[in-house]
Amino acid sequence: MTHCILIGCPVDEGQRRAGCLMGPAAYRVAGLADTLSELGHTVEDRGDVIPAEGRDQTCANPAVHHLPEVIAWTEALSAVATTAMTDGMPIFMGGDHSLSLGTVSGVASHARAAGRPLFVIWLDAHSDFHTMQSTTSGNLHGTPMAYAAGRAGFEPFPPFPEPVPAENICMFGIRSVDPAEHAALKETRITVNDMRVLDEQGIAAPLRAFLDRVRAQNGLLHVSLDVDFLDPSIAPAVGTTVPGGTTFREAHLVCELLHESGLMTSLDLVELNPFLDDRGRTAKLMVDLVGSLMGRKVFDRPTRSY
Ligand code: HAR
Ligand code: MN
Ligand code: MN
Ligand code: MN
Repeated sequence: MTHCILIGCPVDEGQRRAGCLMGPAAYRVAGLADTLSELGHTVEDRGDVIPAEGRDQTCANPAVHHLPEVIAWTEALSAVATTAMTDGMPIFMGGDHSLSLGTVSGVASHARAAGRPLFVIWLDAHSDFHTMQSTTSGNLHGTPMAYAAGRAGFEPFPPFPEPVPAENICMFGIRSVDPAEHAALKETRITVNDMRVLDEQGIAAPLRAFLDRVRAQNGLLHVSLDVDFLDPSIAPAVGTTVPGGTTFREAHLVCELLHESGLMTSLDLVELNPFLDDRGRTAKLMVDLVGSLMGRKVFDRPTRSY
């Protein structure tokens, strides 16, 4: 039994397609809290975070937009995340992926205080490895993984508390990487399981290999689930659809294995844009996946099978 803390993060400023701010409401309407309590967990909904007014901050790249607002979100969400980590398992209901600038930094502060290493699983079509200098779209939802990894080039942001070592970062579902991200990723030891890896090896083997390392080091594990990890045919409610994503069963299998590992300590649900949804089906699928992440299964497995 887990104490689940729902935190609404109606962030819309990290990209240009308005609507992600309705995400938290959609998760509530789709029954996220009931799904968790039916699985035997306690649930506390802390409502939506309200950021401070953005201060007048700029950076050298003229493409970057809504920088003051995104910095204000980062500060607010970081503080909320650190507090929630001591109380239970936070589930951050987004909101676009720029919210992870704040959630991962708050979780990293907690990990540092707890003296435990932090690991991150990034379930996404995109690597989100831009700095503020390298982004050409200027959309800051394309940057949070770089911030968490401690890349230089985030000067107007608060310094990342304790950068996540590259060896502790594992991406799955990747199929859209910009040239600057590609060049930067090649210089790191981040594990990038692109769709080709999943096609050839399946998703279970590379996931188990990573989870074994988290367990061996008694790590905290933050999972960041971007709607576009899923194939757009099953999850249309996202501004940045990329064909060739994970199937319904691949996604559930990831979630089931994560549950069986017992290792996940915090979760982002990002990029849901309910304005683009088809009668709530994407919101409902995301809630279903959280069900698998939190223990829903058809049969118990006889032995630890993660
Ligand atoms: N790499 C592209 C950019 O920076 C697209 C980023 C899209 N990111 C998300 N989140 N949708 O993963 O603009
Ligand atoms: Mn705006
Ligand atoms: Mn993303
Ligand atoms: Mn994405």
